[in-house]
Amino acid sequence: MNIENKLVSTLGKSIEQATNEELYFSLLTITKELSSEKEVIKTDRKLYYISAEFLIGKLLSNNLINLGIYEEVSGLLAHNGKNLNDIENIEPEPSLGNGGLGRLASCFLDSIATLGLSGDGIGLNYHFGLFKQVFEKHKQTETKNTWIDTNSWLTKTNHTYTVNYKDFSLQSTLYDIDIIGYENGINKLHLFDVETIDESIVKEGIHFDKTNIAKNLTLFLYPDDSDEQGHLLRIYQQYFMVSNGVQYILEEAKNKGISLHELDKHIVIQINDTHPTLVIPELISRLMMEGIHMREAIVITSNICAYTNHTILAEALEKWPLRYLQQVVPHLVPIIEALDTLVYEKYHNEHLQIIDHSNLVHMARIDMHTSFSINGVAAIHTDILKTSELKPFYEIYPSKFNNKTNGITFRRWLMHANHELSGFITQLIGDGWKKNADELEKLLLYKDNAVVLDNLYTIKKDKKVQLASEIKKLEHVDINPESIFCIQIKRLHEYKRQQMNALYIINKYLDIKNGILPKRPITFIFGAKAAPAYITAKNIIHLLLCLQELINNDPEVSPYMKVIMVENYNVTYAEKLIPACDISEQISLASKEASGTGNMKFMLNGAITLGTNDGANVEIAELVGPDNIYTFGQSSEQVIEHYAHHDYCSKDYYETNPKIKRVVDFIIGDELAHIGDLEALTALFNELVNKDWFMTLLDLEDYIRVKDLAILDYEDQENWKKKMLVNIAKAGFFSSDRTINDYNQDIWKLK
Ligand code: 26Q
Repeated sequence: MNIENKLVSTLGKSIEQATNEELYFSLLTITKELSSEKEVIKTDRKLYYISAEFLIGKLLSNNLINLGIYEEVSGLLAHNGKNLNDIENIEPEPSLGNGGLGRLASCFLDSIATLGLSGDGIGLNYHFGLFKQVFEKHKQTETKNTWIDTNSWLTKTNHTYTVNYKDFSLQSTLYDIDIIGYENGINKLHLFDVETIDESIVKEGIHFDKTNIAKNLTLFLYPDDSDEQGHLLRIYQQYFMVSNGVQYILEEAKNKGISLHELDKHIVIQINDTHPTLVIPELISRLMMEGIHMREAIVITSNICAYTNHTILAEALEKWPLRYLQQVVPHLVPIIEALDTLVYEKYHNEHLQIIDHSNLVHMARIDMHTSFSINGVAAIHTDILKTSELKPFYEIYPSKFNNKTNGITFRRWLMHANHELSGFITQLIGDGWKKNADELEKLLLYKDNAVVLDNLYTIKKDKKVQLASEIKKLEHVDINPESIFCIQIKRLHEYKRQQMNALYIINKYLDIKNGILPKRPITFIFGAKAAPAYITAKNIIHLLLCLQELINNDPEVSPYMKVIMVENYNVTYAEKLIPACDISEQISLASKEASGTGNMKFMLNGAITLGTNDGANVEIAELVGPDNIYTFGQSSEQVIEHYAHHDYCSKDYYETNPKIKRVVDFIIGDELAHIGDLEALTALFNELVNKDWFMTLLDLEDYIRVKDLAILDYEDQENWKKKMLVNIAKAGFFSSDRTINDYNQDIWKLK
């Protein structure tokens, strides 16, 4: 098909005369048409990846790349005086995820289709997604993120199912999004919605009547975790997702003529953390409705389901009071109780019980007992699951446990986000790396090639200039592209320790005030959303925004350092920030970050990691070697010991170390009190001095030492460029194509 003709006929005018908005919607229509002509992928078995989150990001560019027509379209537009980047700006970004887990699910869908594996996503169609972050008076506020237009990537299907709750039923509508494999066929992302949804009940910010389930069910992703109504709504959402999912799966199986007794030969369901766990009792229940005996239904279900764990934070492991389930899905309760009884009869061990003494239902335990695979998402994470967090389960099910180190799709995170670097790599080693990421290692041949190294550096510089102009446009702050860019972008959580980075910044500020100047200016960039009810996280954002105000407006200091917390950090922002980064901040408390995937994206784009020995940082360090990464802080073993012995006391560090006291006191000092809310800052101060559950002060000195070293090393430009090259060359392991291949070999066995 001739794209130019198609575009002109869809537009009804010439490309030159069309607005960017008209061009966007025409390209959307054409892309959907082209993907609908692609073959739906078929393999021996089919995977269903069920997840409460799919953080898909904008789709136009990615789809054009995967269809193999990106160059043609961008050339055509340029020829007519248009710019594809400007057209992309029209596309709204859906926020159908919180962070890592949701973005991982989307990278996986890309790789599953690219590898020609038959695998669909199953999730929910949240109308306003997570939320849009707006800063007011140096604080986060939330508002709805509208993304669904009459013309969007969603395609309404004819599928509709009835979902039964205790006192009422809801009817679903199914919307599909095509997942286009890179130079391959398509799979589908199925997003279920409720017919009776009513967007107009959202009043101010993200507030709405939480009791009206028929109207509110799919308005927001995990709206509010602070009260019972919020918890119940989440269970209503989770059940809606899994019941529709199971009905869809069974309908598809029947249409293919599959006997339900043999369902496990034909399909596999990957459960993305515990949020879709009710899929297990729902599948058992529906198999029983088809006349299969409970015992057999449990066996079939166990052979179909596989569970991925993404966290070891106790508070994130879902435990629902049994009475909530009785209130929402009473028909599943006897099945959950039956599963619990089987465990009791076999083991007589309370740590293994699904329902504990307080009548809390441990969702992960349903998954572990009733699945054939349990995986962690990085080597160290899986080890911790086996040896500590899930030890009793590892003891009874050793062969179920396996590791699948996370990965990222290079189509989005290199080919799309960094055309310059992607093109340069192809110039050097050909384009085999696009389908076989290990080929990036060929770059090592150029480790001592000054011209190549200079080019790498120039590309980095270009991306920094582009980011600077973007930040000027969006945040109204001037940053210096000659400065060194330290970037920390991820959800705001105490264990990720943005507060430790803030303390480093305070230290640098005070040094500069005292005449100790850095050799080169430093730009500290943050992006993070805090859960609306997570007070300490919001206080950390407040601290960062106050520091931004203080430092950027101090003429004595701002020539040497700047702080920017970007507003509404999302996938689109990440695509601009990551290619421009020099130092990638991965500073979680060791043992707490299951994997991290931002760390991989930065590495792939030639940033050097400054990190703890946590999550996938450990594997990055092994791959690049100690010369090409900066590690600091206590090991996961040491941290786990501290928790076991309750022997970490932050106040001791605060009181005995004057360097630490100086920076922590600054939080409640006059400078910030003039700008911010002293009550919030004091709460944060108290949190750090009296609690500091994630041991910020324990690692602070080492962090300052190693970060100063990294910043100094940056001045040895020849060596720094080599570090960049080694990081890019060794990133191949973190392609989600590798991860998905591993899932397929060990768990799914789709072909
Ligand atoms: C649970 C119960 C109640 C309310 C909310 C939740 C909840 C919601 C979202 C718990 C966890 C999440 C999201 C977790 C997540 O994103 N985990 C990240 O997963 C990535 C992909 O594996 C890892 O790289 C990150 O290390 C991990 O933090």
